[in-house]
Amino acid sequence: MTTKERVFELIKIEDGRAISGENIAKALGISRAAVWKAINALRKDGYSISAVTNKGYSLSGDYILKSEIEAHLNDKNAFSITVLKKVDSTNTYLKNAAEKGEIDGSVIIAETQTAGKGRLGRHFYSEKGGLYMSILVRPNMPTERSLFITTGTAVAVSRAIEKICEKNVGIKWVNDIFLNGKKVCGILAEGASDFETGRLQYAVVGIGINVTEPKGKFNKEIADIATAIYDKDEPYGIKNRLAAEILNQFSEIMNAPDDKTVIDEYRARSIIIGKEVNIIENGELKTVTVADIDDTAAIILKTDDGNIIKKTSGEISIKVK
Ligand code: BT5
Repeated sequence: MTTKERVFELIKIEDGRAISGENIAKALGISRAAVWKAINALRKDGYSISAVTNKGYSLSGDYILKSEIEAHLNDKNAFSITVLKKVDSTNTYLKNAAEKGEIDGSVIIAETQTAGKGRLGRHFYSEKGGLYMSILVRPNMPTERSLFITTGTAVAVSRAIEKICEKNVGIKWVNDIFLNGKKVCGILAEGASDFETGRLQYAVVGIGINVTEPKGKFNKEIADIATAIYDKDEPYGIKNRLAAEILNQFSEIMNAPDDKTVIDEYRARSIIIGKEVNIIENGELKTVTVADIDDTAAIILKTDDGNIIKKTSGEISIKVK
């Protein structure tokens, strides 16, 4: 371990409480100047370490650490995790790796993304304060079942936010998680299928969660529609616990004996069933009522003139009113 890593370990053990430079120096048998240098290097790496006179150094809650995520995993062998400070897009990164043969269960987590992707070429704002992760899976499933990966992930993320952050969230068909009427998380599943067998070769499922509001507030394009789990000062180490719980729940769902229980939970967590919403189809805006979501995750809508229509996620977008 380098001096920097040893200093970090000591500060981390304090669980958010302060430890003096003198005590760090004594514990590690190094000079105060070496402690100071290590702290600066850690700050350069992006860790937020505050220094309070007469108290010492303390780590604020917003760091992501592979070892801490692993410590909260139910099955440590199920995932191989890489944490990056910054990346263009965790999905793009992992898709490239998948094409080169990367194995099932690889996970990329980043603190920020410079080119976070939403569906249909849309941008996903990925400032510091969020949790941006992608999971590579190689499930042996027919391509037409692949939407199950998005719906299953939405259920997994909802369960994890509720369990770890104790906030009630709901699912907005098809890939958004909402908190208090605003979007707190988006999911993007991408993949490749084998034309000859009609089976999925791999899927990369990306999850972007606004854990704390960005320091400079949300970009004005999303200011009215986005929210974060915490306004400011998230609990210490929460992103690590949340990431681990998402992976735990994801495993459970992917290994579930049937899709029915998952889609039933997806429906139960829906915030739009029975509600009037606006839909955008081929650029045209219409108001309809959501009657149901069927077992294939298609949406059943009731139009103004009483007609019942069924749509898939590729055909329409929904705006909550
Ligand atoms: C999504 O698309 O919401 C999928 C987002 C997936 C992001 C993750 S992060 C890790 C992984 N790596 C990636 O590059 N992507 C995945 P969609 O349903 O198309 O929604 C995009 C729309 O959400 C935008 O057009 C904005 O209106 C809104 N939006 C953008 N950034 C947001 C944010 N941080 N919070 C809430 N809403 C946002």
